[in-house]
Amino acid sequence: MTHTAFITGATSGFGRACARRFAEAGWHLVLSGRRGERLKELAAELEPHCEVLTLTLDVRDTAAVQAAVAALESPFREVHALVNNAGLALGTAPAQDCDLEQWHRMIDTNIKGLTTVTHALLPTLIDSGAGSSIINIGSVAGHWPYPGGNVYCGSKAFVEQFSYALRSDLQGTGVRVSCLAPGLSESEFTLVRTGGDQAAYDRMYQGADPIQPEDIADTVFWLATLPRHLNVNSLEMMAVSQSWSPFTITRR
Ligand code: NDP
Ligand code: 8X3
Repeated sequence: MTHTAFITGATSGFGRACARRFAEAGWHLVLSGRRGERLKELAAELEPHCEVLTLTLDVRDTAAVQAAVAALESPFREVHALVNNAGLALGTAPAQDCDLEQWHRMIDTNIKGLTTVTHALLPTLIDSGAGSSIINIGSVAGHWPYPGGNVYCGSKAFVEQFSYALRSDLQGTGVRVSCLAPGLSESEFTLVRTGGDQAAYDRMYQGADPIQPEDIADTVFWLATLPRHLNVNSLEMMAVSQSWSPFTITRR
């Protein structure tokens, strides 16, 4: 039987690499994101390997997400893996200097968007039965706070805890839930976060051998294809070059 993966944020970075990884294994794909042109280009690249449906969709648009999911037809209706990947960070300023609109955009995308897509697809994932997977992309930012992380860190902590709680509710359905929490990874994420600052992008990754989108895609695919009696609840991964700093102390 051919399986179907529904991937959000497939126009770039992790999502696009996941699409390529699942296509390589012959899975059918539902690929979503706001940049329809990029989705079309990716579909053209992957269609020799599998069937692809593209959905030009903003995960913040609840009605559009629900309508798109309700309109899915076979073989895209039987979803076996949901990769909840669409997300973003905006800004690196301390909380007291942040723009409230940017905070709300992160909450609307990383929390509300992810829950909207999950809610819409739960019935089909449950119908697909044992071995189906929800793979939520969290972040080390959801485990470890850092200066300038503020709402982004909070939004990814939500993803982690939501993943655990979802597992509890799905007990007995056979549907698996994993939260994958990567650290420093090279993608357009840093350009989005810095408002397109190429110099900041170069500084971030130079000499750091960051995680690559293909590393994430291999891990997501592994999670989705584990023997059906196994559930990885949470998986944090970092580049070897990244680890922790000591606590800082301000002295009188
Ligand atoms: P990219 O910026 O390369 O990709 C982000 C993807 O999310 C794009 O495809 C974008 O598509 C999509 N997206 C953003 N907002 C929306 C929206 N409102 N509706 C639909 N799609 C949206 O970044 P990454 O691939 O690195 O990030 C993917 C996920 O991984 C994110 O959740 C991010 O927080 C997380 N992450 C990233 C890390 C990193 O260091 N890069 C590390 C840990 C986690 P489009 O713009 O076309 O809508
Ligand atoms: C992205 C990783 O460390 O920039 O989620 O927050 S980090």
